[in-house]
Amino acid sequence: MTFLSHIIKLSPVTVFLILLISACSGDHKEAYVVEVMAFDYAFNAPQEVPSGWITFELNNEMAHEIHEISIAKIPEGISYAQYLSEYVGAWEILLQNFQDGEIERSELGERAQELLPEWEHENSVEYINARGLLAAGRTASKTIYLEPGNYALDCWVKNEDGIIHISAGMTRPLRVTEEPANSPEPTPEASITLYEDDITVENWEPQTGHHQFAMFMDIDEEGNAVYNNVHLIRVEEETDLHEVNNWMDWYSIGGLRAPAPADFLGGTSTYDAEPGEDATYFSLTITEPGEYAWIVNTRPDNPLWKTFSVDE
Ligand SMILES: [Cu+2]
Repeated sequence: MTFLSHIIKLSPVTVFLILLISACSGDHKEAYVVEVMAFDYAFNAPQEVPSGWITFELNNEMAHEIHEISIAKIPEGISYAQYLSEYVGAWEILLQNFQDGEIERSELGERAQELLPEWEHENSVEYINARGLLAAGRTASKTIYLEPGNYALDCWVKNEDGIIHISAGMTRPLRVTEEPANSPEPTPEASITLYEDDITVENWEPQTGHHQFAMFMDIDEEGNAVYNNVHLIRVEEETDLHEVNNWMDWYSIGGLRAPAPADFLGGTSTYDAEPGEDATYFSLTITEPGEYAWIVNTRPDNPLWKTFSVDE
């Protein structure tokens, strides 16, 4: 303050008043953070949030299993109860038939069309963001832009019996109101870009602590994102990265089914970001030194990860 008052020739009292006024003027916007507590199997979360940039902090410290947050927008005119019974219910039957060997993986799409409700074909459930797989005992966040409307906050991970956590109780209705959150778009320095055959990380030093990232997606020849997701895992001696990649595929029989083959620290999977342009934001905490890997859920024949060390 002495330095500032010297430069612009103001008394320290005047400088103090200027600082006080600027602090109260509302220019300094803060993130709107919603804490989501995970249990096996339930979420504790608010049922209403304002619209705009909302940070969902998933706290998995009370749970004993891996969990995630998926956010889906329910079409207008469809209730949350209908979404659960008719939409999630259809996927539940489909998954059960698949796990029981009654249908092949290649038949999933066709069978889904038969099982999903009529309304889904005209005005479909819109996925906004998913995953951010998080091991028990950990906490991680995702910051997502939400328009007003009715949403569902779900966990699509499966338990040991192959039952979706949603069906066991990990689902909540979420109303996004017209009221603006007035929270800023995040501005992390660290960025991760997903390419067809590489994951690049810029402006980031691997170390213990809390880290915020902006994820970008490269586009293929048709203008689609090459990949839409990334996660951070610990790599231990017994970790098989091919196995982790296969496990991250929900559509495989053992996919996203407990127990997880690695310790997941968080990440994100976007469905609404513009490939090649928009950033998707997430943050996580590295609690100990060791070997780690950024890993993308890809086709089994084209796995993609990048390992690195976090020193003492
Ligand atoms: Cu779960």
